[in-house]
Amino acid sequence: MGLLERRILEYQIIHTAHPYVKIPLTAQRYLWHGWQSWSLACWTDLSPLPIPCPALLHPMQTDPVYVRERQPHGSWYGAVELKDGSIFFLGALGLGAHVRLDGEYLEGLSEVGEQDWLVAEGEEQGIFDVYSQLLSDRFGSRRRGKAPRVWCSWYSLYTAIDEKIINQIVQQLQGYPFDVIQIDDGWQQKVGDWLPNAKFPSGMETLATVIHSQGKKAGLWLAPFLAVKSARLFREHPQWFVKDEKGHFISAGINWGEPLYALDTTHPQVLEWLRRLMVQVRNWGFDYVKLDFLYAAALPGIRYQDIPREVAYRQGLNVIRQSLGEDIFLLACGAPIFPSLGLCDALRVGPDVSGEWENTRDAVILTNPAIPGARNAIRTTLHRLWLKQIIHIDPDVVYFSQRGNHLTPEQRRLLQDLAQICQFRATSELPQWLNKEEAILLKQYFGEEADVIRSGKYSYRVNGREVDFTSVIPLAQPLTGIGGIGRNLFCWIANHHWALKFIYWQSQRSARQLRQSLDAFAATRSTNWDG
Ligand code: 9PG
Repeated sequence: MGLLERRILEYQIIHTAHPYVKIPLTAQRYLWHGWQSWSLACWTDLSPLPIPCPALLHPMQTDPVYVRERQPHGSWYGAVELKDGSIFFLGALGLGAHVRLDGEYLEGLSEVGEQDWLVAEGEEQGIFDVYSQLLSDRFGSRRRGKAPRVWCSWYSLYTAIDEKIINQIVQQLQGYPFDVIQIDDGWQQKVGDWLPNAKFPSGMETLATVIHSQGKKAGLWLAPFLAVKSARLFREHPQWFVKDEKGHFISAGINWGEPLYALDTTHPQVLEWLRRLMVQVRNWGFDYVKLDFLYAAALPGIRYQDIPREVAYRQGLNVIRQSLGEDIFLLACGAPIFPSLGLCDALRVGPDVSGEWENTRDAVILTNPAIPGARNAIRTTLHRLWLKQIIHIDPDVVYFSQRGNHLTPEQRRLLQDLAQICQFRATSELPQWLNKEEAILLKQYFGEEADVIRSGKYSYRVNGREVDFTSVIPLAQPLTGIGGIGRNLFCWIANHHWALKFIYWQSQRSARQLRQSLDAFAATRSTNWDG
């Protein structure tokens, strides 16, 4: 039987707080499904995956409640592949759910009490067709029209953005088929203090006007559920942040060289603050927002109102959606998947790409598939393609240039093809990095949509060309013996604040160097850069 022919599919919906269903045949593989955009989603064999390092980043990369679970497991749903190639599936139709493999059983756990679950057996695609329909009935679907084609500042400039260079790029992108020019991290005073910093002296409204004057929509990045420790927001309103049972602030991870704290979206003053923030972004003139690090509002902890954490998250996101209005395009990133459905227009469905395919330190030593890297991004995105039926899915950016990344032409091609399959195309390429041929290819790519047919579990025909992602999927083998001891030592070192601060300092230094080289490059060109 052909892979994509529908097998007879059996399914039922059960209502319980604790489903425990017998797997009918011997299980061979397990479908992990990570909690938020960056967390791993992948079919693996039945051996447990190593716990990713460093643990200090767990709140930022996985669901910290289940990260130490030893059996195969995942958020909201789980499935096993049976001997005959069919799938046995258990998946919640609501929030706060987790599934794990317990010997010959799939076990469901619910943080919200009794709820509906889909139990199904059959061919994978058929099951996800049913599941996505049931989810869209319950959460709603905002998949409307085509996803916009986005130019995003992050993957070329990182935090080295300022008004001058953005204005230059906006001019240079004239004639490029983008719908949105999106300003990423680097414009704000602090994460938590959402006013422009000294690099944007003319203000955000002016920036949005400049983008509009070139016929493009203006996009802006924010992380509204988070604050760094040094933010005024955190200092002035400590009572707005989620705590643990002992009264300590819960960690939302570490980034920007600082500890991160999570806003309590059940607190009425926080909801009011979120409302004002979104109205401000709207009044500045932005038409598109990339809201990032959203997981923070769904981390476990004590809140003002005693409601399940994913319900608390949805309350916050709901206020955001209402304050933005229906017409602003909302891309959710670093976002818990199910609680975001029906409220945002698009969802990042994998970790960040980055100009590197796979980093040995991250894949083999830290065994962390949530860290930025093209291979990590492709692997997880491929396992979440089914969500496309209910929401636009963002696989992150594609590259065309040989400059500014370490990818081979084949690797760049895989990213480009994946984005065509997702029907969500974005890039960060600087026009001045592209040679003539690359610029033509990029314009062609964004100018036309591809014809895509699925031809196998991990293969597609894209404009008649066979694209096979099978070799991308396997996870690195964990180190054993002396290598394993070395790994543990390295993980121990990496799990210190100063180690993460050092990595941050390095990234800041390379952003500064990048910026200097861009300025030097601009100075050698005859183009009027300030024009
Ligand atoms: C801006 C970036 C970009 C990017 C987002 C997000 O796990 N991590 O350590 C981790 C750090 C940063 C990150 C993702 C994961 O990137 O996905 O597109 O907007 O923030 O800071």
